[in-house]
Amino acid sequence: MTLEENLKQITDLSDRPAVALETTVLTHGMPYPQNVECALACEEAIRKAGGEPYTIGIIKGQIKIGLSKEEIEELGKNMQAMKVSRRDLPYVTAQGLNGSTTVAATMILAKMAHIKVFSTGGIGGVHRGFNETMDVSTDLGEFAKTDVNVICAGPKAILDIPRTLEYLETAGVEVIGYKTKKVPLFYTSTSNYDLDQWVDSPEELAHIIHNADVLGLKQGALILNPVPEEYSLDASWMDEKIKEAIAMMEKDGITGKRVTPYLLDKLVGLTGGNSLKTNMALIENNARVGGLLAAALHKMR
Ligand code: PSU
Ligand code: MN
Repeated sequence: MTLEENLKQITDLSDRPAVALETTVLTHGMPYPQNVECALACEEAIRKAGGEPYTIGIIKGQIKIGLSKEEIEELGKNMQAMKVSRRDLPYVTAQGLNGSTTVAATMILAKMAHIKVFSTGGIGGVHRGFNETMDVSTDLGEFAKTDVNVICAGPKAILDIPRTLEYLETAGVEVIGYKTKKVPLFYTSTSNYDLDQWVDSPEELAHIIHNADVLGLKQGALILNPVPEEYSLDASWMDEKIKEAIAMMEKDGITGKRVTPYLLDKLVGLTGGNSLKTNMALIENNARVGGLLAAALHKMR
């Protein structure tokens, strides 16, 4: 099938309560079998909340909006997939490869199916040591370009948080706290960073997204949903572990797209598996809120 034929097959989901899910977290963000377990739990959480899940990925060069359970298991088990961000889309489709999509690439593909809501765990951002490495994730620029609204648990503490927030402000990206006035830091449910925008319900989020559409802004909001309290890890303890992981990374000479997967992997070991438990809990919680939001948007139509 040519890419042109592939794109023609993509259904317009604008009249469905659709929620997109990414696949980089499946292949590069978590170990097997927890990754598959988590991906399927997310789909279930979305359905329970009144939404329809569509896990996005690329199988043998073909873009798929809504992977089957078997495809999710296959990708998660064999991990034979290239981590695909915006710049990799032409390559992976032309070469007929398997690709797992990052936040940026998933937004681009979700938009092709007119999906407005996308739930994930963590986004890429401005990395610590940015002055030296210039490591800024493509994810950050994507919010300003593509009108898909992303629910995450906040910028991960492996990032430079203040610079990530400044970047989002400069790019003109709405950052909205869901039931919080402070920026949650992924593994930790709160922080000292104040938010300018917050809401208490999916209906308020749906109204804001509707208004962005009416204004013709053609950009996505970043919705920050804190990890449930019982899974929140101590910020300063986590910070120590992150510093250790970054030191290992520098010693191993890891750069570019390998940075985030490397750090996530090392943290699982350094925290005795605690970071993985928290990661799974927050992803599922974001999927649930994604389902609620998609249902609220659907009702407004
Ligand atoms: N943060 C996580 N888990 C992940 C990722 C980020 O906690 O799996 C993935 C997402 O797919 C995100 C990508 O889009 O890493 C960012 O990679 P980079 O920093 O190379 O842009
Ligand atoms: Mn990077």
